[in-house]
Amino acid sequence: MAQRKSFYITTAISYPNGAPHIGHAYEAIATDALARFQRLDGKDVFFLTGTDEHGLKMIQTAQKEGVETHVLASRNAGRFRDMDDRFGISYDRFIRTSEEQHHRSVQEVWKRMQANGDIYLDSYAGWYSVRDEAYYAEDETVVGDDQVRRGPQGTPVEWVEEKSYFFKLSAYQDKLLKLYEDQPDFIGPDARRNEVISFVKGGLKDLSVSRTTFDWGVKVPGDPEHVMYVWVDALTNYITGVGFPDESDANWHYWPADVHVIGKDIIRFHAVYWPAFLMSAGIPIQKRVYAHGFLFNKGEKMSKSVGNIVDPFNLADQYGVDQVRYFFLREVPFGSDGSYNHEAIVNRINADLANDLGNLAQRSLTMVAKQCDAQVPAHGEFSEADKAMLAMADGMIAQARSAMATQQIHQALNAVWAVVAEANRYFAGEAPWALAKTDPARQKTVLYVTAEVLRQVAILAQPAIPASAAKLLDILGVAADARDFAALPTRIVPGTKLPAPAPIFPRYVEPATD
Ligand code: ME8
Repeated sequence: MAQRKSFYITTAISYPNGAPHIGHAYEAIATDALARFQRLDGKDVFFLTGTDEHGLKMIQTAQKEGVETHVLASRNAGRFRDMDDRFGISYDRFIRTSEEQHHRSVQEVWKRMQANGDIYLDSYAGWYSVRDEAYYAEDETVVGDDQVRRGPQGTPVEWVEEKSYFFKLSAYQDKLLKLYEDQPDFIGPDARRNEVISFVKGGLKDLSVSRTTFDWGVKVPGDPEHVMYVWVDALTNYITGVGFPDESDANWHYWPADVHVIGKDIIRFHAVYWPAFLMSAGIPIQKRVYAHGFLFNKGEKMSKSVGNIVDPFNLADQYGVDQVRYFFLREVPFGSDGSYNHEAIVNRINADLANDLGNLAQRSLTMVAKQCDAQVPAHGEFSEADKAMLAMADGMIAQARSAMATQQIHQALNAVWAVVAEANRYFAGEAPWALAKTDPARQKTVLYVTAEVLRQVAILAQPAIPASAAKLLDILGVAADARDFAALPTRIVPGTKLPAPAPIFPRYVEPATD
């Protein structure tokens, strides 16, 4: 058998300085949908996620809470993992940057960058944002009405002056610009690509890559007074996750990653610093970085002070896991910012899932159960309407493949739900309930076509709503080994015994208030 093509996909690793919020869940869900899609499409997928446990932000939060930093990290890393498990995130490895292997990995990258002549000792004097864990040039900061100086993301910056190792980022300006030119799909979406190119064209300064005022982090090889800058450490997780520094590891063949999925606020680290570090260390660079947008609660930025941070566990309890997954993936064009509120979520659940897909499955399969001996009916000759319906369903996979290749998850779902909408029109137009008496053979053909369309829809809906799609495939009598994309052209088999059609997508009903 030919070797399967590999596909390596990652999320950002989150700071476990607090509990996961809906932004974290969103990134995990979207990356999971992309990973599941490629798996169903026959690829050998490796999906990495995890937690970024070093840095000043972690130290300061731990101090505020009166706990040791490693205790805070372990407690919250567990909650991130629980969130992934709650949302059915199909990761292959959950990495924690406090792992011993990761320390060795980062030190090896450092040694290679040093051997390449890109690391030197000097002293740093400049602005640092603890919240972004980022250094900013003076002209990137502004002093607001509140007299607080802030960086480009709006977070406060503080003056830092200390002895530090530097990475010769300035030496990589031309190489990076060439990379963006030679590989136009290295950064997506386009708006982010343009932003990165203009940042790099503006000139790159050498980067401070160590600190001496704390010791929570990865020690600089040969100079343990220094702890590495958290982003050198964090970005390296993507290679640690597949075995580095052991290049004989069974998973190392997955590198370079096919896509790093991240939020738009950390594009600079992934599209500028990371490829520069890799070039310096002589390691192949990732193929692509894709930045999604930010989620806003009723249009407002989530913040602890506004008190509108939404707990993803509560959303899952209130609406259901697949319902939440579907809502965010369908509602928010992947790459753009998105707003969410209760009404919008309920509307999607009730319209798209309960009515359009759920009711169609219920009505058609109940008819099959009652009037076709509970087995997939045999079809007669197909009418023009049947052929058009089947052709539209057959066309979904090509649309979904091309959308998913550029992370346009919403477009893949649009293609699937366009077929669901058409199937509803087809079903209403053919009125198979009326055909039971007048033309039973024709009724069987209509029910066959409907079942076949539902089968393809369910197969293609799996990346977004895995548990519900599995239930739908169960009631369509589709065998467990016939649920991947290779099975799409096979057609549902007449005579297959079907179980009773249990309802799959409950309507959302407002809880009683008294
Ligand atoms: O940035 N909407 O960690 P993090 C959508 N440790 N996405 C959001 C979001 C929101 N409201 N808020 C955050 C870090 N995110 C680093 C990453 S990777 C080597 C190191 C996204 O916990 C954010 O853009 O602050 C990022 O991709 C991820 O959640 C983790 O954010």
